[in-house]
Amino acid sequence: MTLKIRFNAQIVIPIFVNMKKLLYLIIPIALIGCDDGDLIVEDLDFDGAAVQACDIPVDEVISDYLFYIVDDSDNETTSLAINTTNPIITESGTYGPFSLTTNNFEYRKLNGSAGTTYYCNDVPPSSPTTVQIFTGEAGSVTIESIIIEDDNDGIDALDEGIDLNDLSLSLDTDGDGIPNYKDMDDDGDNVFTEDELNSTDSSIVVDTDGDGIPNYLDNDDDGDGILTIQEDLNGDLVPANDIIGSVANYLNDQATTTASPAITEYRPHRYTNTATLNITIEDLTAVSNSREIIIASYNFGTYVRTIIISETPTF
Ligand SMILES: [Ca+2]
Ligand SMILES: [Ca+2]
Ligand SMILES: [Ca+2]
Ligand SMILES: [Ca+2]
Repeated sequence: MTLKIRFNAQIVIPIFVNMKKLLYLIIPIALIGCDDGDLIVEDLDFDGAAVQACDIPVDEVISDYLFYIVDDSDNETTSLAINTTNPIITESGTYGPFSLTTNNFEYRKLNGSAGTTYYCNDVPPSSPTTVQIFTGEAGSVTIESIIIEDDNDGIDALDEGIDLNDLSLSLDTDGDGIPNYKDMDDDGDNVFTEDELNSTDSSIVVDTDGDGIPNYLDNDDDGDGILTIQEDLNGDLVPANDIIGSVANYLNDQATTTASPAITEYRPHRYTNTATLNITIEDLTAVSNSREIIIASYNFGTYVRTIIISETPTF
């Protein structure tokens, strides 16, 4: 038979049970509100609390992940340990199913708040103590990963020639190997894109030499025949601070001195990398002693990690 239990207004979780399992389900529900120290678990719903993870190195591939949620308002936690060599944190895709027979799901009810140091320790903390543990006995974990990289340079990625079907085909104006949507210096002139836009309204095109190419995509901004990157006379990779008169030489077509020796380096670049992992468990069976909860589709939660990638393109 199929039983539907409504845990809250948003979620209806169908539970497939035989009569024996139905009996187990009724016991915990019947005990809600009892003050006998026994089971007080209503459901495993964390109402969208943030999923956290133990240390995931930026530039190292790991195979053991521990995701967890701490809800101190109810003194409860859940955790999910996944062992996989799939690139779940570095490449967009749908990963799994990972079986709970070889990976580990737990729900814990504690006798106090877990705080911020409950997980990710070599030695488990002595307090708070566990009132009850539900352990995942069966289920299939699916991780849907969405990785988004962006230079946050003031131009929307959709206006930077991003190819959403194949990122490797995205526009790369300066040919430095970093496509425009994550290149903070799109024209490779060592003046960052955000510094080549109108400072108060990025929708106002700045085109100093009037050649129809906005400055952030123009590697000779003043059209004097000397590349902007080579108008960096002091060689510090910042053309903006080489000034004769009132404007920088790279914006002054009357200033035509070329750096000597020639500039042969790009400035260091950086962009953000945000990984969003939506984690669900199908056909979750969680067991605590003789009690069992079966959930057809369990939303574990969403883990989000943002890191900054530093990269200096080859000149
Ligand atoms: Ca580029
Ligand atoms: Ca860019
Ligand atoms: Ca430029
Ligand atoms: Ca100039």
